[in-house]
Amino acid sequence: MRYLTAGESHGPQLTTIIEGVPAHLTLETEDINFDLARRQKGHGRGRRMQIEKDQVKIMSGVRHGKTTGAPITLVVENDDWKHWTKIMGIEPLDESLSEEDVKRKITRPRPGHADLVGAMKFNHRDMRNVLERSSARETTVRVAAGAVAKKILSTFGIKVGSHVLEIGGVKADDTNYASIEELQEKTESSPVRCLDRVAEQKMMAAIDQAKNDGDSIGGIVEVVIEGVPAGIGSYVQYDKKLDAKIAGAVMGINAFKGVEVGIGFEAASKPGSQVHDEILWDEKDGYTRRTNNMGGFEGGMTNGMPIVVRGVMKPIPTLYKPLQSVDIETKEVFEASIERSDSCAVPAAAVVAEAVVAWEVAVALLDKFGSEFIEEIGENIERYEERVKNF
Ligand code: EPS
Repeated sequence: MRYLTAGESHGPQLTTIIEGVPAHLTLETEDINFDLARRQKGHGRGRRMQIEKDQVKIMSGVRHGKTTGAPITLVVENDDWKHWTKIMGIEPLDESLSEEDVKRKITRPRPGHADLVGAMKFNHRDMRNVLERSSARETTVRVAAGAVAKKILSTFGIKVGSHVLEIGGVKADDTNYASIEELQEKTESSPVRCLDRVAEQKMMAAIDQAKNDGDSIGGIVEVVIEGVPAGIGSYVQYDKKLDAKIAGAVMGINAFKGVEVGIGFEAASKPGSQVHDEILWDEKDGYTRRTNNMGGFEGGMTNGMPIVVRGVMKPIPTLYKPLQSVDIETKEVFEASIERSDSCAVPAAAVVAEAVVAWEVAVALLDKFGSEFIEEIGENIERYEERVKNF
């Protein structure tokens, strides 16, 4: 299973084509719209999210509510496009229109964004050609593809959740939850997707403060996936290790600067006896672990325990508060400032992280259990689980 995305932040639409989705998967527009709406929410989002009401159109690969096995095309239109038809026009420039009207050329790179290096690389004198594609708007269709992956996983009883652990230095203390359902329910009712109600208030205050200061703040998100059979991914080659693929997918989210699996960096300071998870066996559950410090992975393979992955998002580089930069036309120093931005998009990033991690797990699941049609995959999983339980 694979997908590509296309589309610009202020262009007509965002598109993804997903190939390799098994036939007979129940898939409706609502399954995808649910996650699109979740990605749009969160305390700290800017004015753009009031313009957009992201809704997917399924343009191929689904018939009467079921996938056919053919490529699935998903489209999300940009409502903001109507304000940008001249600036983002596809036709050659109309000479009778003024430069200001048509181009709104960008020659002043924002520190921390893709603007400068992207422009150098593709030789664009107008950095709009870079920022339109490097914008996190593109994560909309990654979430759409992830929603399809989540649908595959849920068909086999695999559940996905996420929560925010930290925003702008405010850490969640109480991060306990009894089940993925409880995690989903509690985070859905939190404006910052945080389980700790005390920290939630402090996080919101920190976001408001950053907004007032014309600044931005980042944070840490955690994704949890439960019910994945042991033995997905492989130890035999570096590029078959599923934890490595997940790490790459999380780092591929705009503005992410680091990833941890399980206790992650904490493992550096603990002896092995306190790090590794003791192995247990009983008739009902087969092999389990006493703890889950490894975050569901041993040797690049799932071990049947919940997958736990964290990612850190840097503060968004588009700032109201100016930072020094250089105009590429004049080479003059200027102070970069902008018209609109999100002061914090960490809650939204948790939804994106869910999508990209779920995608990698679904791909690895199909690699192991077959990929043509849902019933066959289900039978293969059932047979395998019975075998490894009594291994
Ligand atoms: C973004 C800038 C803002 C964000 C955008 C990402 O958009 P605009 O420049 O139109 O104000 O709102 O995020 C989204 C549009 C989105 O859907 O998440 C950027 O520069 O990356």
